[in-house]
Amino acid sequence: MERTFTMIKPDGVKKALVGEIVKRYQDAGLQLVALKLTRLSRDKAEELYSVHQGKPFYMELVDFITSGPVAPMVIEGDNAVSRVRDIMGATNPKDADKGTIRGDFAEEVSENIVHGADSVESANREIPIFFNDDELVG
Ligand code: IDP
Ligand code: MG
Repeated sequence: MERTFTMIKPDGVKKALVGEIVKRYQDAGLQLVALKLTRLSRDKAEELYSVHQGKPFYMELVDFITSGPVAPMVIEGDNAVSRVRDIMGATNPKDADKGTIRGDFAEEVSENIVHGADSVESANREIPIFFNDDELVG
């Protein structure tokens, strides 16, 4: 069993895609361990995206992710990290296959609907930014 972190970004919440995205993960046989609707402080956004500090899109990314409510969640299952990434689709929606979340609902790389941890190590770093241990109930 593996745990991963994924989060519906402000554009996904605004487009009323929370239910659809949770359903896609669950229909794939993945378990929902934690889910909430929240707003990211600038500090937490910078912590989440610390690996991107200094990149040309960093400021835009932090501005965007703090611009409205987000829906962070913890997902569990065999190979959860890579399976969630497959369901999300490619970072740039222009490269994302139809049938993936980004391929179906996103237009631009800067507003691509979902975040997903890229490794177990990243998931273990990202989960505590959003959830206390007693909130992981799955
Ligand atoms: P990921 O979300 O698929 O893991 P990362 O490379 O980790 O992709 O980038 C984090 C986020 O930064 C992306 O989801 C995307 O929203 C944004 N991003 C990545 N590359 C660019 C870019 O070239 N221009 C604008 N935004 C970008
Ligand atoms: Mg990433």
